[in-house]
Amino acid sequence: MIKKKLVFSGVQPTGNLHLGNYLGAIKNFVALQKEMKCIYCVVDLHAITVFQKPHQLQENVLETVASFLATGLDPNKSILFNQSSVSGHAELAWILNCVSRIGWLNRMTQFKDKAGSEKEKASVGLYIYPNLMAADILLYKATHVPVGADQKQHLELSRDIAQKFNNDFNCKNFFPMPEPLIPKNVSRIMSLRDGTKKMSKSEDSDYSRINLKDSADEIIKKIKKAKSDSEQIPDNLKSLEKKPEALNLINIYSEITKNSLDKVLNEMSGKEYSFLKTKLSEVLINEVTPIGKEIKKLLGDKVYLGQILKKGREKANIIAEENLKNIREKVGLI
Ligand code: AQP
Repeated sequence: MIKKKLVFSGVQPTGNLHLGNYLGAIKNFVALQKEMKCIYCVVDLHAITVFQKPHQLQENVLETVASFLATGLDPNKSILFNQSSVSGHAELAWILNCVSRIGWLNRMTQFKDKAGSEKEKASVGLYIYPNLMAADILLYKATHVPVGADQKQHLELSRDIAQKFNNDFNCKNFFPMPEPLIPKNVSRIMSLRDGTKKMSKSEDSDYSRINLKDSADEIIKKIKKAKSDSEQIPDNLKSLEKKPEALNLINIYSEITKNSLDKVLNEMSGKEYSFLKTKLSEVLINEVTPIGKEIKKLLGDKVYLGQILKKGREKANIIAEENLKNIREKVGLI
């Protein structure tokens, strides 16, 4: 049987999208819409696993759609919508809560990172977040999921859940095993302040990330302040591996200029990091500020953004309802 390829991925509306979201995931979303049918979702139900101010959440949903459009997602090619508007996500999540195992969830490192030492006070939603992510993907029987490296473990869990569902309900191949599409060099863009932590929307310091809406001045300031190294740029990757902040800057430069890491090191070796920082600011300004301008422009027409979501919801709901009908039948729900 030839599997029909279908891409699904989501982004949380938890604030400004940043360079990590863009290089690690969204750039890939845009490339994939040329090859396959794609469904991209603003995952607002995931966002509320950590408290969100209601009004701010609504604004963030619209801003995430605006960011999708500004980075090149085309609503005529891809389905763009917000998760809570298709109730099948929550329904399937409940069914999968009953398939997934507590032992599996206990291994999820993102819950441990996000809950930290306050585990007892974390929401139940944050704990079962990976089951909802499995539901997002399996609701559409997606075969490919473009994500950053931080989501690899959750995707493996989605595969385990799909496999167990197929076994439990004796329906081999009912859910396809979703495959992660993780970019090779930019799967984990690191914080500009601490090269051992990933760049993240929820990090307190805005200096830790480049936001897609940052102005040229902000980009220059942030890159200037970014941690690097007091020694000169080395000529080989091995020496860089012990300097995560410096490696992160070189890596971002290599990705944006589409030159290999070796080529970048050839060009830069022996120079001070200030040289790299000037060049990096230039290429980032060229890549990021047109996106930021477009996001701001799109946010000026919220009616249009609402229409995009509505159209996407209608299309997504047709696929979701069709699949849910079969899922309910398999489980024995009348
Ligand atoms: N630093 C990163 N490098 C590469 N990829 C990244 N992604 C996130 N951060 C990086 C990828 O972006 C997609 C959308 O992520 P998300 O916003 O849904 O959730 P997240 O991974 O939790 O992102 P943040 O920025 O860290 O948000 P908060 O702070 O709200 O938790 C995903 O594919 C993700 O892998």
